[in-house]
Amino acid sequence: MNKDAKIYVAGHRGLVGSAIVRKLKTEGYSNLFTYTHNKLDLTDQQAVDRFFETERPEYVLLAAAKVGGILANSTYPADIIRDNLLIQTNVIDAAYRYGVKKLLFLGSSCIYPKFAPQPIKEDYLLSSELEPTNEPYAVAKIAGIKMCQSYNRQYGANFICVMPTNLYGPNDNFDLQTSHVLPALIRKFHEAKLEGATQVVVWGTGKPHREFLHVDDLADACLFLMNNYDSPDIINIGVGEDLTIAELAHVIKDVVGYSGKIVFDTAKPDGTPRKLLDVSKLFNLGWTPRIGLVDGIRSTYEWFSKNKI
Ligand code: GFB
Repeated sequence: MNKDAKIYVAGHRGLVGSAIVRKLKTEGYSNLFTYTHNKLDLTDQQAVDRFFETERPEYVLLAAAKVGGILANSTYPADIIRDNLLIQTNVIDAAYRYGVKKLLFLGSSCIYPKFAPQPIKEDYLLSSELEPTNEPYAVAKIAGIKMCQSYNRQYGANFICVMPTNLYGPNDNFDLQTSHVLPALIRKFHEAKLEGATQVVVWGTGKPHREFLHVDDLADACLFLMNNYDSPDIINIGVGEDLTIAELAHVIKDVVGYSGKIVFDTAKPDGTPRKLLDVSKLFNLGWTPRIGLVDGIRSTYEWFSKNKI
């Protein structure tokens, strides 16, 4: 991408989109389009069409999505499958019809089977059944992948699909009902410290493993792939190592400086037991992450303290 190319980042207010915008600006990309939800509703096909017809972006990074943690996925499954299917269908189709040179579609590690062999290679997609707690989300994301690949095959488009592992960082959702585990635990330990609470409740058994990637590393990988990857095959983005939820809770407890107890609420679901991505394909292209988990949690906690409380 040239530095003056017209680039549209869909979902620029979210965790991923805001990190991509920060990265593009830092790297000197100056012709960025961002539209708030009020100005452009991506679930509205006509509005999306009008936007592409008028603005004619050359490149699209599709980071707009309806997302949430394990509880949000079971509370709002209809909203999640509907909004994601609408947003991605409208944007991908308009990108093709208005001649976008390249589009990047963001998937998720939850597209892979619940009991996929670990670490998870890109080839394991659709090899066995999905994790039920986020199946509607995963099915929507898989539809997005198949749509990009079909447009590449039938129309010669250049739409790439990246599969990030669990993400965290500034602009994450810290709401305890709808967030993912890492921001939820930052809030829980922080509030417990302020209130002098004797214990913090962590959902599930604490035994599932998760891999965490700082969103600034994700944005760096997305830009790298926009400039260096043109294959229709999906590609994983992660760090290549994971830890248990119990271990994560201890790291966050230390970063926040909370001295009480951790208890596990085993009435809450664990979700998939493990989803460690095989990142050899990406690493072999020459990209590696830079932000370690403890440093990343520390800076995210600083951001949370400044912005959310
Ligand atoms: O991050 P999370 O909500 O989603 O939960 P998934 C990860 C693990 O952390 C689960 C446990 O085992 C949760 O039970 N956990 C412990 C907590 N305490 C908490 C808490 O306070 N809040 C939350 N949210 N979890 C997501 C999918 O799956 O992965 C999304 O729901 C998306 O669709 C994302 O794909 C990448 O990692 O299980």
